[in-house]
Amino acid sequence: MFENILSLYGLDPKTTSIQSFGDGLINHTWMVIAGDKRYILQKVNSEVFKKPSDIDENLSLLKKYLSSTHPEYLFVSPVNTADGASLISNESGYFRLFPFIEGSMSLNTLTRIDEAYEAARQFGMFSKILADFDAEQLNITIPNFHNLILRYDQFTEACNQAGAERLEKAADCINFVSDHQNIVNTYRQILNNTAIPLRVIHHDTKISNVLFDAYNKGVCVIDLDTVMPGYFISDVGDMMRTYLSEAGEEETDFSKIRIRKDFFKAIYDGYMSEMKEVLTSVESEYFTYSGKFIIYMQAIRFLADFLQNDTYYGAKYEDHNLNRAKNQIALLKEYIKLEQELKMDSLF
Ligand code: ADP
Ligand code: GN1
Ligand code: MG
Repeated sequence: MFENILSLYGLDPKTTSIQSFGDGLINHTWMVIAGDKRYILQKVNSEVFKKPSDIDENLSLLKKYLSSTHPEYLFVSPVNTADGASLISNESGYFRLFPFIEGSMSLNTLTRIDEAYEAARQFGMFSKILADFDAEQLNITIPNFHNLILRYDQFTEACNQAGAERLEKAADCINFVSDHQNIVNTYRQILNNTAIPLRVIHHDTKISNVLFDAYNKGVCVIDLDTVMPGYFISDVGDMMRTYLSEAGEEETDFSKIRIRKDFFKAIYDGYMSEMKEVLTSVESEYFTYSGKFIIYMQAIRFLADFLQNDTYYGAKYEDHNLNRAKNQIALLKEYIKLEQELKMDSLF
């Protein structure tokens, strides 16, 4: 399979090595080493991204815009084949090749506050430099991706269709989700509030989607498939979901899930160092809500997937998605406990 792909890029399959890379749940990623050049090869998951060409068009639109407005910005876009294609397809699916950003590395867990600040600054910078770009020009690569109302409806549907055994195992989680529908109501207010604009939003701000240099400074953001029009709460919220607790979403000892308050402040300071002048005062009022919004939505998504027999995220062991949902609920409980204190931290 790889031979044909490599040839399209003028790479000699005999002298090129390919290894699986990264820990994403959706796409397949490989590191490609061809002499002294390194690349990242990716197969787009076309079950999730129904029209991979939509992603490709978005990347090329943003590349064009940024190369004229912010030529100094490192926007990681695909390499072209000898025929000038930035996305290729064959009987195995859709593929693209990125240049490996030399001297960079990504993190899977976050231990340092300055790295949380840097990551948040990078995501803030991304939305800031695109603040004057008309977000509605972008294709919607996953419809309703962060639409909490729809996610809640999908969860209800999953409950209605689930088998008895999974329903019983998930009963406590289902009750928790249903008892916290006020989080969906607040999202409804946001949708109806014209002071909260659609912006160019990354929608997957986990720490492994930021590249760092050897001095722990952020270099750029990557994994741009879900860049679409959205609300800032998506990006800030996913940082809170994935940076605040040292124990990540795969942890099954839920007692290890704790909120690091100083990391909240670092996310706030890093994001606001770029977005302070861009966010409206009404948006800023929802800064703390964004954590609840995304953690709750991720709990719902894992739980719905468990109830639907793990068709979206897959499962490496029995009850994997149920445990992921329990993990996110534990995180949300910790977050809600500290919410008022965190709110104070986002005022100064
Ligand atoms: P996934 O959808 O699997 O999360 P990513 O695009 O995030 O895919 O890539 C997975 C990992 O590969 C990243 O976390 C990062 O470590 C590395 N990576 C991806 N693109 C590049 C790049 N252009 N340069 C350097 N490393 C990269
Ligand atoms: C998926 O592809 P990856 O692993 O970066 C998912 C995110 C979830 C995340 C949970 C397209 O992201 O929305 O937050 O898993 N991406 C998609 O780990 O569904
Ligand atoms: Mg990624």
